[in-house]
Order: sequence, then C-alpha cells, then structure tokens
Amino acid sequence: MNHAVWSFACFCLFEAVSLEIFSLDGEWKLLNSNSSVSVSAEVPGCVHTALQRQGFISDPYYRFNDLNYRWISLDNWTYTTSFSVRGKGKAVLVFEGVDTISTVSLNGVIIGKTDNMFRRYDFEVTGLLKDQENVLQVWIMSAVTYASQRSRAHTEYRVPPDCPPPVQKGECHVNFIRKAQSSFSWDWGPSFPTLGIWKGVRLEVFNTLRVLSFTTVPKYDSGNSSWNVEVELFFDVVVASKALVLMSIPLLHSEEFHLSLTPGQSRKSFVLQINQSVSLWWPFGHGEQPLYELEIQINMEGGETFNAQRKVAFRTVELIQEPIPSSPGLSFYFQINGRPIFLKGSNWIPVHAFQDQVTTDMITVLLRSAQKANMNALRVWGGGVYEQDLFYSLCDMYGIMIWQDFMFACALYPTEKNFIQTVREEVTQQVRRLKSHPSVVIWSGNNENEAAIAADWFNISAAERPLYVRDYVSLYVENIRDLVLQEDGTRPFLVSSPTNGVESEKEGWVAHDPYDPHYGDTHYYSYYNDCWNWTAFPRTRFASEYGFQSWPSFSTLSKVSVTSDWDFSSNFSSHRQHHEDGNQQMLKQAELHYILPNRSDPVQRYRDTIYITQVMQAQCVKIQTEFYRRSRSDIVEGKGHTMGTLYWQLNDIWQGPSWSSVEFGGKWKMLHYWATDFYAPVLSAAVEDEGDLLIYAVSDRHSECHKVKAKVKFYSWSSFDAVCSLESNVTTLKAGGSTLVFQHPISALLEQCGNCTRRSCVVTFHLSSPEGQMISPLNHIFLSSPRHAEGVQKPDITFTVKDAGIVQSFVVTLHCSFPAVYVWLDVDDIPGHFNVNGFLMLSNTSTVTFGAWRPTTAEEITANLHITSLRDVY
Ligand code: BMA
Repeated sequence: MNHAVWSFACFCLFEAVSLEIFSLDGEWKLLNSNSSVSVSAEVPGCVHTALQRQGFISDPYYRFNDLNYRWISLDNWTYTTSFSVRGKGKAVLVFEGVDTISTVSLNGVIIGKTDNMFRRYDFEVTGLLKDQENVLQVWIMSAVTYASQRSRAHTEYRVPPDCPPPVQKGECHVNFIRKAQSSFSWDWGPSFPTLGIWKGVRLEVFNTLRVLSFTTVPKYDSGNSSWNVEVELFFDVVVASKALVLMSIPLLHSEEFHLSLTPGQSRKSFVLQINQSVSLWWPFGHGEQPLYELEIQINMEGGETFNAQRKVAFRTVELIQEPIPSSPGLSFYFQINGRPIFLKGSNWIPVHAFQDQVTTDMITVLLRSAQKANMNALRVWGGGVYEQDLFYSLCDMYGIMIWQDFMFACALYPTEKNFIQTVREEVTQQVRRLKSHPSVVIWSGNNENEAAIAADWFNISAAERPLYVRDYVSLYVENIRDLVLQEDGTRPFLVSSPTNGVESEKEGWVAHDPYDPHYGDTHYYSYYNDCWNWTAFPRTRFASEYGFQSWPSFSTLSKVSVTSDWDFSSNFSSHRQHHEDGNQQMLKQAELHYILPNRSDPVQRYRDTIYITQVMQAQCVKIQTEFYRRSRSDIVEGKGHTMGTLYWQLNDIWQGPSWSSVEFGGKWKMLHYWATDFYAPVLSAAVEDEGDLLIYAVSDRHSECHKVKAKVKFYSWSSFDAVCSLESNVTTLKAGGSTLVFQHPISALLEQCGNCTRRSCVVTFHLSSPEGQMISPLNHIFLSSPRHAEGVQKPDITFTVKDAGIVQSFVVTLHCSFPAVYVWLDVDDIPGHFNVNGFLMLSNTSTVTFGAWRPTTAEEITANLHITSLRDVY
C-alpha cells in the first residue's frame, strides 16, 4: 500500500504556503467481515468497483448480476491504508465523502463516525500521528443492515414505505439512511447499495489557519441599480492572527480588507460593491454566459499567503407566483434578469450506480447533449446525489439552469434528533458548495413527498395524518428551508415537487391536491391513455415531470446480455424492467398507432421492438411537450400559462428500459433527436381540434421582430410530389408567446387537395419569413394513425457513406423508392450522433451527417449502419 502519501497536492480551493496537504487517495487494502475477501482498492472508490477491477466479480450490470452480487452489500467491509507524515501543527483528516455508515480509526483510536454520504467529514487527529507508519482504517457497515436496524429501532410509528415494489428487486428502508435513495433500486435502476470511500481523503496539517470554504454570491441592489458580490470565507483558525485580504475581479473591481481572526471556526463576510456595468449571464438561447474571475489573496501578518479564484456571474432569478387575469390560482414562472423564461429541459438522475466510475467525459457528453437539444434547464432529481462540482461548472458555462432538489424522494422520513442533525449539516454544506453557481436557480426540498402525504400513497389513517404532516413540516420547512434561507437569500425555495407553491404553504405545507394545475408545478404520467389525445394532458403552469418509457438500443443492451435474452418475453427483458407492467404499457401505447413488429427473424424482431418503443416515446413526448409550449400564453377554462417543461428523464443509470432520452453510454434515443426540434427557440406545432387543423407559432424570443407565415404541404404515402401546398396569411410572431397562424377544417383541406384522404396523406409545415426564409424546423402531423395509413409501400432505403472532409464527420446519402416515416439510422457502437434522426423522408434522396466522438472511417460506418423505417418492421 504505498500510494502517494507524500505527493503534495492541493485539492482545496486555496493554495497556501503554510498549509500542508497530503493526499491519501490511491491504493488501499479492502477486507470483508470474515476476511475471506482481501483485495486492493482504489480510493476514491467503492467495494463493487474494487472487486470488479481485481477480477473478483465480473460486470455488475451484466444480465442478472445485480441479484448475484447482492451479498456484497449485505457484508461489512474495512478499508485500510498506512502512511507517514512529517508536518507539525494542527492535523485534520478530511473525508470528502464516505458511503455511508462508517467508523474511522487512526492507529487503533476511533477518530469519528460517518452516517451521511452527502457530507464532508473533518476529523481532528492532532497528537495521534506518528512519524512513521500511521494506520488509517475505515470500517463500513452494510447500508442495508443499518437501514433495517434504524427502521426497527423506530418503534413509535412506522415510516413508510418499508420496501420498494417487488418488480424493482430492491432493498428496504432506504429512507432511514442518508444515501442516494435510488441505490436501493428504483423504477429505472438496479439495487446496488454501494459501500466505499467515494470521494477524496486527505490530511491537512497547519499552524495558523486553513480555509474551509469560500463562496461568492452576486446580489442585485435594485435601489442603486448596481451589484454587490458577497464573499464569504470559512476558516479553521489555530492562533489569533491578522491579515490583509485582496479581492479583485479584473476590469471590474478590486478592494482590500483587514481581517483579524480568533482561534476556532469562523466565518467572515465581505461585500464588493461593483460600480461598473456588468455583462449579464443568460440561460442558453437567451444570451451569453459571461463568467468573471474573482481572485482572492490573503496575506497573513506573519508572511504566509493564501490564494484562490472562483468564477462569478451576474444574474437575478425570481419565481413569480401572482394572480393571472381570468384564471383562478397563481402563475408559476421564472424570471431571469427580469425577463420571463420558459424552462425547456429534462430531469437528471445519477449517471452511474457506482459514482466513483463517473468520468468527466460522461458528464460532459450528457450536458453537451442537453444543450444540443436546445435545453436550457435540468432538474437534479431528489432521489440521487448532489452532483459533483464539474457538473455545475459546465452548466454555468453552457447556460443550463439547475432546479436543485434536496435528496429525499417518494417516501416519508424519520425526524429523530440524529437524523435531523445530519441532514442539517448536509444541507449547510451543500448550499455553501453550490450557491456560487449561477446555473443553480432554485432549491427544492424533496421529490413527491408532499404528494405522497396528500394522495395518501402509504395508507395512513386520518388519525395519524397530523403526525406525518408535523414530521414533514419539521424536516423540510423548519429545518431545510430555514437553513437554506439563512445561507442563501438569492434563490427561490420550494418545499417539494410537485407542489402548489405559496398555496401549499397556505394549506399548511401539504396542499389537498399538489397536482392542481392552477398552482405550482405538476408531475403527470398516463401510460395506457392514447398520448395522441392532447386534450387529456393537464394544462399545468409548469410540467416538471412527464414521460414515457422506451428500451435502449440493441448495441447498448448487447453489452450486458446474450442471444437467449434478445426477446421481449425473455427473463432478461422482464428482469431489467423495474416499472410494474412497463413492457406491456410500451407495447399497448405503441399498438394504438403502429403495427407491432412481426418479422420472422427473432433478433430482427427484438431490434424492431426496441425501435417501435423509441418511436412511441418520441412521438408521445413530442405531442405532450408541444402542447405545453403552445399553452404558454393561453388560458383555457382557467388553465394555462405553462412556463416550463422538464420531461422525465434525460439520462440512464444502466442499460435498461426507462423514460430517458439518452442511453447509458451517451447514445441518443429517437426522443433526444426530436427534442432538438420540439425545443427549438421558434416552434411550429399543429393539432387537430374539433375537425380543424390548427398551426401555432411558439416563440421564446423576447422581441416581436418577425413576420411569419405557415407553409403547409400535403404528401401522399405513395409519391414524393406534394399533393398540394398552402400558405397562411402573414402574422407577427408574438414574442414569448404562442400565436395561432393557421386554422382550417380538415375536411375542406382534403377536398381542396383533391387526391388526399386522412389515411393516404401526411401534412408537413413550417414557419417562413415573407421572403421565404425558414424560421422554425420542419414539422409534420398525421391525420390518422400510421397503422391505418393507406398506400404505404416498403421504401427500400439504400445508402452510401462518405467522409465529409471535416474531422470525424461523415455524410450518409440515403435513397428510397417511396416516402418513409420514422427513418432511423443506428451505427451500433460507434459513438457520436447524427444531425437528424427518426425523420420523415419525403424525397427519394436525403443526406444526413454523422459526427463521431472517436476516429472512425466511412467503411466502419457502412459496416455498422442499420436503417429502419416504420414500414420495415412488419
Ligand atoms: C417520478 C419520478 C421518479 C420516477 C418517475 C417514473 O415520479 O420522481 O420517482 O422514476 O416518476 O416513474
């Protein structure tokens, strides 16, 4: 175990002269409880990763291994390392993250315990260190055993749910442990209740002081129309000392402060009054994301210095909840820099069950994919983890706004003293860590726990309800909310999602219907109802969750399965499905509009079935999202003014069926390609309403600079020539709103077109400037289900691939004999994405480009390219 004990590295924000930092990351020794397993293990890391890397187990995601490896989480494990130190002074062992229940000892002396994976722990070890060979041990208890013990010890009343539904094949009582709630299984993920030291460990030795954390929060002073940057420093001081602090934001401001510090932990605040004008930070699609650099230097009287930098960005955020004319209830929308912004995005879940395996690349690919799909917001969902710093820094750069949940989901929680205490520390640390990021625009207490009480998910009797409401208010309002408001007055705080916001507060924090579309945000799922029936969707103020499942691609699944698994009715297919009736729901929904795949080759049929689930998902989420975007300026029967759509869910934790638009590994599903269009800044969206064809122009722009007309074409399924073309009158595109630009009875249109029936034709449309410039992506609407379409022929698509002459970019030229719908290109394992996919092909030649994420060749792409269209699968 000779990891780089002496390698000097500074992982803190501050580089200092007198503080010595010894990284204890690297190889440790790992032992199970009866010593039958002994391997070396990387820190940061977890037991599963160590066992896999040492060849003790194979891929935990492979086939049924989640069940086979259950024993790992039921055992207790000890991590050991040894090191020598030379520094003298106050010594503190810093654990950035331990997963989760542990007892830590140094040279045989217990120095601390941990019970919360979301906290950093600092254990003072002054006087315990030897010059030679210090032995550091972290004994980690099974999280499953701990959770069950805590639940058993809670004898006064039950804190449900006890266990996840059997279909999830998970562990029980996860609400009793401060650990990623999805690690005991979820309806999209496996049960891997990890154990380990998931973040860095270091020893800090110092004689004067060390800086614990450093925050910078710009606040707008509307009275003076200027900005104040609040800088806070948190110190651990050994001896009373004085210092001169220099702070500067180049070209904007610099200032000096005198500081005197007394021994103990202390917090010092400074305010930088910026008198110059600043460039504002905007969400993606609304402007730039300028990030200034704040530099800080602390010069101690004794000559020591500390230096650090942090990015600062200027923006305001407000959540507007106020009466709306002609609508009961209250609005619910975000205003950034005083401008209403429609949030377009998705929900973020943990990137991996083994968090230590999350790489910079994985996070970057996902966030770049979100931005490429025109998203400006993501919700970090409350059943996973507070993401790592890199995630928020990239969101700052990309202009992706973050709705940050606290990590509580779909359960009731205990409120005993120890639990509350550890949560308080967690919340304080996380808010201090994240509040300097402009991307974070809102804090939210939990996922669906207000709804769980209101809709009585856990069969609580009327007599007991007040007890649970009291616990709810104590945890999320009196503790979490209070702490957040103390630490950060610059962002809105919501107690839950979904919630009625201020209306929930009025009703004692648990509204009688947190899904009320007149208030706050809503979550809405309906799997069996026809998703083409847009009138069934709630016209909510803000859709923070909605979605449909699909299966990931064959190439993704084949990494963890074998030939006998490649069938929709295999054990593997039902094992991976963690949502009750999920596979049925997908097929039933697909069957409403498509003929289900029935080709005779079983593997082909399996691939086709995956395809049809992705077609269904893309189509359903598109219809629902377009409905919400159209509703941004409408009030219908008192409902509307929808100002956000975050579909469930962006990413996947493993290779299984889920609501995600990006697969585990980064491959885009059809939905993700489609999101690029339905999240376009200017969208044209059509619906059929009482026999009329309506086309709306939805604009996220802030100024009414465009005159537009809708260009509409009818195509028959059997020809590439448009049957007829129509144009609307020129209309002014309403800024930040939805405008009806075209309305005609379908029967009249069909008659006018002559050779068209609902079944034989499809309608394409887009917005164009009066001069003919395209203003919105090309869109289309079916006048009948494709399963009833008439005149459809096999399109016989062929292709050629050529190097595009730009690095890693290729042009695929497609030829088809007849119009084709949902044309899907899949290059199996070659990472990258196409510029469009899953499209309607209405000319006999089309070109598509593929940008690869690693070097490849036209030959390799040709050899791996599969092309499927709807007519091919039956
Ligand atoms: C929502 C989420 C998750 C879940 C999803 C799909 O309620 O908050 O708990 O994965 O539904 O069922």
